[in-house]
Amino acid sequence: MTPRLSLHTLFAALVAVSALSACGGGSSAPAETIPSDAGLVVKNVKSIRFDASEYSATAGDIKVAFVNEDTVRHTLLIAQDGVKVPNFKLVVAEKGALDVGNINLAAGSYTLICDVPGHQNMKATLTVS
Ligand SMILES: [Cu+2]
Repeated sequence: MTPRLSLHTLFAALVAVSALSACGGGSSAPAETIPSDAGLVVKNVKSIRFDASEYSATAGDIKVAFVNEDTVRHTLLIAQDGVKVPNFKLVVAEKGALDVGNINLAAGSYTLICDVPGHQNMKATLTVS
């Protein structure tokens, strides 16, 4: 009984320590981790907004960097004529988080969306040309 209990205690302590270190550096400087070849950078800013209402990108393969400078979780989806582009969703869970993904878009007008409940006002236009 006793050894089993201490193993559990040790495990709980390890989990607590790794959770602490994961949070440790999160509060500052996401900027330098944004890939320099990103073709589209979208930031979340206070409160529950994208950092612009209009973005632009070059048609073809686009590397998208999604940065969280807000304090709550956000997602990024891209839609055209109300239809979401399949297999593309970026998620940033907390302040300082960065998610990067690749998407291939033809020239046209798209809408950027965050699908977190209550965030339906997070919309922006993306013009691809
Ligand atoms: Cu959001």
